[in-house]
Amino acid sequence: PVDVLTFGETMLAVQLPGSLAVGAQARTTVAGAESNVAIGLARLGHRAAWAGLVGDDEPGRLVLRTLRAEGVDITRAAVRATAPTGAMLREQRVADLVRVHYWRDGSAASLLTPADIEPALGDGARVLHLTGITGALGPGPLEAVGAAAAHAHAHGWTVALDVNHRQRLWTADEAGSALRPLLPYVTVLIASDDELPVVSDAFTESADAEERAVDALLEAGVREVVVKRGGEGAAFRDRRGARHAVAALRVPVRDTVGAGDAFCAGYLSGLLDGLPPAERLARANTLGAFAVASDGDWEGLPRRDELGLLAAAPGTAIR
Ligand code: ADP
Ligand code: KDG
Repeated sequence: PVDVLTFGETMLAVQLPGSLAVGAQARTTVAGAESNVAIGLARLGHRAAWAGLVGDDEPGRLVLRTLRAEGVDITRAAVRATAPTGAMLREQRVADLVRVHYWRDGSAASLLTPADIEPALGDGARVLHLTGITGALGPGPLEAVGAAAAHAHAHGWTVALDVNHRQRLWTADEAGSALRPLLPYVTVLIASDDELPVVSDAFTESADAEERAVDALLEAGVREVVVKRGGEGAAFRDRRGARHAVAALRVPVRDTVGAGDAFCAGYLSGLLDGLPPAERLARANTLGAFAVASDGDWEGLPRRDELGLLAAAPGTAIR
């Protein structure tokens, strides 16, 4: 069995350094929250499998080639000839503002059903990684997420759920109704502080809002809750009452998209290596920092021997 199994939608990603409407030059790559996590884990030497559907088309071939090249196990990925691979376009509209466009309605990934991931579940894994994005793709993918969570829980795997709310795909209410029933299966819930209200009612504008939201998640059955706080780092609480907060690394911000996925890969890597919670957070922050300090969702993520690289003084040339 692999260390981590994940599945979801990976798309052709067209990246523009400027505005589409004036014809900016494109770079083509692939993007998808779940495969970003798989690549981050594979770079650190973990065995990560991605099981998803792509179309029988050039974008689909780019997705599979990229994941294969990154050492992600795609033996359970499949090609669906009846629908296209999804696509997204990312415009760096002005220096600090990115605009994303999706072409994913009716994509191959949106046709995923529980039957498609059964073989991958049968192979086994130590950790199942799920994100809220997959459930937003349609009823079949949402059912697949539920079936996978139930299977993993029943077989004693660690189940990690990253809320990853995408308001372009569904409302917070829809996401909440879909994701809350999964909480009893979830070992590790990962969310940005602003995503907590999606999965927890206890969040209000009061001073201890986050505290109560996390209380509610732990009561709902989650074993540990990890809250991402952007440039401020991240916090951890578990059902046994442990709590930790670890500051983010100070790095120049190049491109924040993908930071959450990188963070998640770092956290799961620490979990697989048996690190205690504060060190898991530190590794998660390190991967998040690599993602924000480099262009692309996953291109700049570190290999294991590069984990200490960001400790170098700014402007260092390694020779
Ligand atoms: P998301 O990308 O899911 O919205 P965040 O913005 O909270 O998530 O970022 C995820 C993680 O990436 C943070 O917890 C932190 O580890 C890292 N990170 C984000 N922004 C910065 C930053 N400006 N400097 C350093 N690390 C960052
Ligand atoms: O987390 C980065 C993702 O936003 C990106 O890779 C594309 O999966 C994606 C999505 O649905 O936004």
